[in-house]
Amino acid sequence: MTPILFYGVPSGCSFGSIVALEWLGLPYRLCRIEMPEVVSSAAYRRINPVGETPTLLTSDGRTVSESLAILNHLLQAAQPGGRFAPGRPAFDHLNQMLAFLNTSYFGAFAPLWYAYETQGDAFSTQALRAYGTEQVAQAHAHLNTLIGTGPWLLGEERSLADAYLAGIARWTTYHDVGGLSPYPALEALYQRLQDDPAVRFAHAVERQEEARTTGGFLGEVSLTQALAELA
Ligand SMILES: N[C@@H](CCC(=O)N[C@@H](CS)C(=O)NCC(=O)O)C(=O)O
Repeated sequence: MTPILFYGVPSGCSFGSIVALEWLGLPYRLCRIEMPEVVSSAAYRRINPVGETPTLLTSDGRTVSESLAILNHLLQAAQPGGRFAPGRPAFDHLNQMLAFLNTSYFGAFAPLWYAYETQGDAFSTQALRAYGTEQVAQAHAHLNTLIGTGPWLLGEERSLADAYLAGIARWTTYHDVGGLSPYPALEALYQRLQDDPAVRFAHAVERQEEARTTGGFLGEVSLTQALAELA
């Protein structure tokens, strides 16, 4: 079967998995999951019991959740024995970067999401926003150092870490926590990613605008259709 990526809107971290699928050229379909309503439903929990996106329904009918696991699954499926094969230095470098993005960077936004999604009093909201803003600034400074002369996160070659970064870094604008200008290497990378056809495609998919694939996108399926295939 053709794999299905369950992606979350609005502004889910699944964005990076869409970009990765496009870059790798694998055939795939998409299933749109509204957050928080559908993602927490009993129907979707059959796909991911944790009630989160992304999840990948693989070509052999298994579900794989967690961005790191999905990105590694896709990479090994598309390029078995390639530069990023397990055991190679590039594999460790990629996973180190993905882990930083998936823990330190992703986690830095947690207080901002909490403040955004809950109706706290003004004092709590201000405290959460101040903490989140500081955490995000620290993560941006670290990323700017890690990029070095880049131009990509891992150096001269683009990797799936850049795909994942594209989905998380846009939250800076979403939460209005200052621009990326104090971090020139990061800002340049972010801007380069905005011009990428796969990133443009992922934005268009999320906004339900006309989306032109440069990869192997084969269309959207509903959750009902996807569940029928799972069965
Ligand atoms: N560790 C997970 C985190 C997944 C996650 O937190 N997904 C969010 C969207 S970015 C979600 O589905 N949230 C459910 C909700 O907002 O109700 C991963 O890296 O895939």
